[in-house]
Amino acid sequence: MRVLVTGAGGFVGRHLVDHLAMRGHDVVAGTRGSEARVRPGIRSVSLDMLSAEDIRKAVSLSKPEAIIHLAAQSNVADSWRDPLHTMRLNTIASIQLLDTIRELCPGTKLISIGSSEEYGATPQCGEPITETAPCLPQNPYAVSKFSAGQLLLQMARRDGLNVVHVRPFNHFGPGQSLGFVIADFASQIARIEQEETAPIIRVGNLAAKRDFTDVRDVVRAYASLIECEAEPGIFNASSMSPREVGGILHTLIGFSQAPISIEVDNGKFRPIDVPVYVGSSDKLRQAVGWSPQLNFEQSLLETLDWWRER
Ligand code: A2R
Ligand code: GDD
Repeated sequence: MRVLVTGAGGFVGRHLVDHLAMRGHDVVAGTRGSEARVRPGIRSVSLDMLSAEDIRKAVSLSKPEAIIHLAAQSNVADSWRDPLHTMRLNTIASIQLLDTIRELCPGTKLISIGSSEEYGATPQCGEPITETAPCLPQNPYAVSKFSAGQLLLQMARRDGLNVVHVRPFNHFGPGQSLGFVIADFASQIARIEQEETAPIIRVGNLAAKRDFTDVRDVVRAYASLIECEAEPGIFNASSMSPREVGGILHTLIGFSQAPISIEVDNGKFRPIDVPVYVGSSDKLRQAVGWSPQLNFEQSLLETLDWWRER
């Protein structure tokens, strides 16, 4: 299948392009000047999602049968610093993309990547959240993804377009940027081991519980949604196991011989932080036969090793 991936140079994008190419798809990488980060041999198109002209050109040049739309302002903490940019990129540009699909290639399937953050303070908080749970988003990023998902699905129903909106729960793995919890912890441990910094790791809210999946399992879920005839609608992608952030920190520190102490940094706390997210991915599992395959502790170790090698 010919697949356009937006945000192809990002953390998930690079893993997704590798996986789609390995599955034999004809991948076109939409990038904003980060094509060097995508594996060699992959065709790329220049794509700034804030430019309607760029979106139009990228879609008409690549003629995709499916688009997996990853490009976003993906950081919750940054969304508090710039809510306007977060809404423009995550919400408005997604509408622009679907408008372009309607005009140029209405048969193209759009996989829109949302977030578990959309659920926010849902009454199902603390139990595996299903796709039908009410959403009460608690930060600008969450609002931007919820609005995008709702608008895309409404427009798709009105115009007979094919949209699947995925809500991935937290994901991690080799290649993730700083600013996400496991990357933040693993990078600090690697720097301490290399004696580049004092043996103190600075952390935020360790009491939060999140549902983590290795990015390589997450991209398999995205690929399976284009390969199988999944019905339009919303799908969670999750491990269904909540893990305390503090427990993850201790596991990572346990992989190291360095004597590391922990310092809580109030600057790393969020204005509002949902205490626990755990998702039900039964719908996805039944629709496409997906389930996470990788062992969590092994993935943590591989992530730490990736930082050690940098
Ligand atoms: O920074 P770049 O040049 O690699 O591009 C990033 C891209 N991006 C944009 N693409 C087109 N037009 C823009 N104006 C624009 N601004 C940013 O989005 C990058 O390739 C991608 C985001 O990558 P990451 O921040 O590494 O996010 P990640 O973890 O790959 O997340 C993928 C999706 C996002 O929709 C998240 O909200 C969701 O999964 O969790
Ligand atoms: N980033 C970070 N750094 N978070 C920390 C730290 C730290 O040093 N210490 C504790 N935390 C806590 C945060 O307060 C939050 O409760 C939890 O760890 C996870 O934070 P992030 O890794 O930043 O993830 P997120 O849940 O805010 O957002 C990520 O997951 C979403 C899916 O649920 C992002 O990848 C989003 O793009 C994605 O949609």
